[in-house]
Parts: sequence; C-alpha cells; structure tokens
Amino acid sequence: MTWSRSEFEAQLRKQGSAYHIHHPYNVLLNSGAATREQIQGWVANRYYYQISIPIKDAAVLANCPDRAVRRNWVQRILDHDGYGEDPGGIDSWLRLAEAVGLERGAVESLGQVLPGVRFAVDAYVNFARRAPWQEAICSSLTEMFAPEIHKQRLANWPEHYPWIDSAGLHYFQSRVSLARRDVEFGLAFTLDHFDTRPLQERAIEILKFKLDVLWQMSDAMALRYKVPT
Ligand code: AHQ
Repeated sequence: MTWSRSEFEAQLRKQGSAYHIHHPYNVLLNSGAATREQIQGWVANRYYYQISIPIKDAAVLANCPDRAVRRNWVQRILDHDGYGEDPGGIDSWLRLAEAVGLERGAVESLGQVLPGVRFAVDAYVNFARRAPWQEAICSSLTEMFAPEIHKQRLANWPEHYPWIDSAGLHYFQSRVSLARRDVEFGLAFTLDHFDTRPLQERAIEILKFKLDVLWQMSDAMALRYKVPT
C-alpha cells in the first residue's frame, strides 16, 4: 500500500532519531566538555566531508539529464566552492579551522583525516556516482535535520568555548538557511519521484545509508579522540 505524501514525509522524518545530532561526539561538543584536541580533530576530519560535497553534487549533475533539476542542483556546488565575491563554504570551514587553532595548510593537507572518516565520505561520493541521480538527491535529505544541529552549535559554542573566535562559526550560520533551501527542493523531489511503496521503502533505505555515513564519521573520530560512546 503506497504511503500518502504526508505519511511518506513522516516516515522520512522519523529516521531523524539516527541523525548524528544524537551521536556522543556531537553531544560532547555541545555540552562544553570537549577538549581543544577533540574540537580540532573534529574540524580537521569534517573538512574532508566538506570538500567532498561539491564532488558528490557534480556527480549528481553528471548523471542527471533533466535541465530543470540541474539548474537547481548546480547552486549547491557554488555554495561550497564559492562564486564571484562569495568565497564559499569550504573557505568558511577553513576559517573555522583557524578559529579553533589549526593551520589552514595543515587542514588542507588532509593529514589528520582518519581512515574511517575517509571511507565513510568516499562511500557517499561513490554512491552519488553509481546510483541513479534520483537516489543521490534522496540521500541529501539528512539535511532535513541539519538546521537544528547548526543552530545548536551557534547557541552553545560561544558560551562553552569562548576561545573560539565567533567569526569562525559563520559556516554554521550560513548553513541554517542553505540547508532549509536544499531540503525544500530535495524533499519535494523525493516525495514526487518515489511514488510506489517499494520505491518509498527504497528512499528510507537510502536515507538510512546516509545517516550511517554521518554516524560512522563520528564513530571513527570518537575512537581516535577518546570520546566515550
Ligand atoms: O555542511 C553540510 C553540508 O554542506 C551538507 C550538504 C548535504 C548533502 O548534500 O548531503 N549534507 C550536508 C551536511 C552538512 N553539515 C553536516 C553537519 O552536521 O554539520 C550535516 C550534513 C547533513 O546533514 O547531511
């Protein structure tokens, strides 16, 4: 029996209980108890995710013959790589890196990126390369839960980590509205495209895969930076 549109959306949103906002690493970061090393390790490792997003989105475009979808999706690459005067999200992440006491060059060298982080991120990029482009669009829907995690950082980090220059938090601020904009398109597309019960179940499976990508990244970092899980 095919889920109604609202039931399908509810089933997607229900997966939020597995979002990495609930991972002990994220809980620690927002509790104020994270050490400088745990924060620096997280920023240096997450950089690999950030530089991989435009590659992932370019893979979606490369597989997508639908001009209207490409016109919307291409914006995501510009959001990260920058466009014109806007240096973009990857540059903002490097500003975050400097704000937490890391050297730009050291972060760009990827020298601290853990195998488990690299493999999880590469699994996401390779999924976007290999899967039908409609499935890759669906996999971005972990962003349904992203505004909350960015707002949480903006609310907690300045109070808990006064040593972090608040200008470095600009990336989180920018993502609150960009994630909402991304989800507006991605969710509507997913609700339209996955229109039989088997396809709807597949969409849930895809979302669970991407939730595992994010969770695994935090697991790898928790092991290396001694965050109890
Ligand atoms: O900064 C993030 C970002 O640019 C994206 C793009 C999107 C995608 O295409 O999968 N997902 C995503 C996410 C970003 N930040 C993560 C965070 O916790 O800071 C959350 C992540 C996501 O929810 O998928």
